[in-house]
Amino acid sequence: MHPLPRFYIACTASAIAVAASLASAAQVAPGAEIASAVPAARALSIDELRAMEGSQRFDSTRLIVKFRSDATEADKEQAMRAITPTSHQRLRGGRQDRGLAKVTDLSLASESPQTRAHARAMDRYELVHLNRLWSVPSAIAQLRRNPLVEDVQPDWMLQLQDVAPSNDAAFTNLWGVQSAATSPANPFGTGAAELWQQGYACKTTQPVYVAVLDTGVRSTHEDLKDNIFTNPAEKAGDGIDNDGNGFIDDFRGWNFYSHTNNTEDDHSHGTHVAGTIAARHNNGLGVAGICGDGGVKILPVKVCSSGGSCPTSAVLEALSYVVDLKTRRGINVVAVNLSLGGMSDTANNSGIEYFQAARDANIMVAAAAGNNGSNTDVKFMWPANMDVENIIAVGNLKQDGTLSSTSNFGVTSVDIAAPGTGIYSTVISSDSAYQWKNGTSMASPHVAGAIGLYRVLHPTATVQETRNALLSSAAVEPSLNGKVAGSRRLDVSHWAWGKATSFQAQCGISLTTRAGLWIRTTAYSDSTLRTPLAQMGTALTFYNAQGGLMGSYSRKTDANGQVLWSYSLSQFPVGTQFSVNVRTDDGGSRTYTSAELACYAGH
Ligand SMILES: [Ca+2]
Ligand SMILES: [Ca+2]
Ligand SMILES: [Ca+2]
Repeated sequence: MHPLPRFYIACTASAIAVAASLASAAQVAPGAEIASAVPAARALSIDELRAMEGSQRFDSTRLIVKFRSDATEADKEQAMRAITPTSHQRLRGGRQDRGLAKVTDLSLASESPQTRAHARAMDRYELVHLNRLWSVPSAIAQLRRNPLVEDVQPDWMLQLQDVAPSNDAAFTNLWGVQSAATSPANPFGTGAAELWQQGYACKTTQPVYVAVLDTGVRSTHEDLKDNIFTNPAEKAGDGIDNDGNGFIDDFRGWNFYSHTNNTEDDHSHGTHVAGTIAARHNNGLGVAGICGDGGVKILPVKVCSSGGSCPTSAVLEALSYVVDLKTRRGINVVAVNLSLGGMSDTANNSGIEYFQAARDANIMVAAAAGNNGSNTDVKFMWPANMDVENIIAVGNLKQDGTLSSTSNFGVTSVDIAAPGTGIYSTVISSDSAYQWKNGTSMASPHVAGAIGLYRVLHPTATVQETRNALLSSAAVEPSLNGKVAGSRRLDVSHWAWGKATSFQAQCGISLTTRAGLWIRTTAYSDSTLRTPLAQMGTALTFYNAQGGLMGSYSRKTDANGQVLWSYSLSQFPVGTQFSVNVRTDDGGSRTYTSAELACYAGH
């Protein structure tokens, strides 16, 4: 039993199921709990499609055709002749289809056979622009007769997954990053601010990128401008495709809705999402994203109209663009945020190859679970519920720790809940504008930001490791029983303690004054992962030269925001030699050098 969906996206609902191909889903998704939990897909009849014409549920001028793998280029041309479209092109990255010279592919040799297989799979999809004599249903009817056509569907319009903004004065700004240990506190926030409170800054010498496939991003916003992607291999405004990826002047991402390089936001949804991920932290302005210290940069990819409609074809093409940036252009995209989707009565795995290609490029996907208030173990939300390991379906958590009644739910289909109600972030009305929004659209970017944070901490983590970390570190909320897998809600508050080791270091300090004593560590918990030691430490104790216990620690933050370990002076008489033992989470051990563990006396 669940309440009638309040935000049921009728327009994309049962319709999208046309595209579903459960047979192929079962092949590509071992363990397919989701696929097995929903009824088999049913192709919509032509009459049903005709009944939807003019409803804005799909684009009336386009189709997406998927050919069988054994269809040749000649077969495809032959199939197309039956409907003589004005044009048709592969639904992939745009390299072949915008009148550009085919570029030399610089890195095919280094691609795995699997990556090439996904590229071939994507090449089976064609976006077909109909001539005016053919309606979408009649062209689908015609193409369904061709045995080499595996699937043909309208270009369904997906919807953003935000709901009406709330200006309830009781909302505490940024509860989504708080924890029980922050001030102000919210025990159901993600705890990112707890890391900041411990002195952790989410930054790295090699930023990671989170692609926001949305309405665009206001790149001049005061709290975003420092953390927006710019393509290092593309010169802006010269009319030349400098990096040879098929997109001229894609200096700041690409617009797959209107096929231009203008990724500025004309709606606000995408800018709000971007702020939750990476609004600038500690700049004295506005808000702060989950990773806002520069470690994560936003890659704006516009796939939606100013009215918030997002063609499936634009989403798929954008995914192939992002995968290409990662695999061939060296842009370290670690996550895609998709705060959009469409719900159907039956499973829909159309375009699953694009998500698999992202997975194999080590890119995670945070996706809105949807705002229909529905059980998606029964119904199906695209793309959140597709069974690919890199997709995390995110439900909308309220600040009282319960799931919003508008959020879709399901113990197999919703992976985790994250703050999604009363979320304050950047919007487009000016460069200093902020606003509250609600919805799984706002929950998803908390997860996308957390993925970015995790990959800053663990640059070499795989999709499976990232997924495991995200889900296994989640807090368990009894109120989410029966609604979210594992009753999980996002909790990053301990992440910077990850991979901690136990070690002993000889500081060898002799106190010569009673001015004070601080121990500052420049050591890292792991020589590869570079987690600052200051962020871990479950216990730190001092021993005298005879091994006697001298005391244990408290913390202090210095003027530069660095965490210092501080001690009561009375425990350390002048001339005392001592050693330090830090005991941390996982019971490992490593000896640190004195250079790594810098001990000094001072205020
Ligand atoms: Ca380019
Ligand atoms: Ca250029
Ligand atoms: Ca800020």
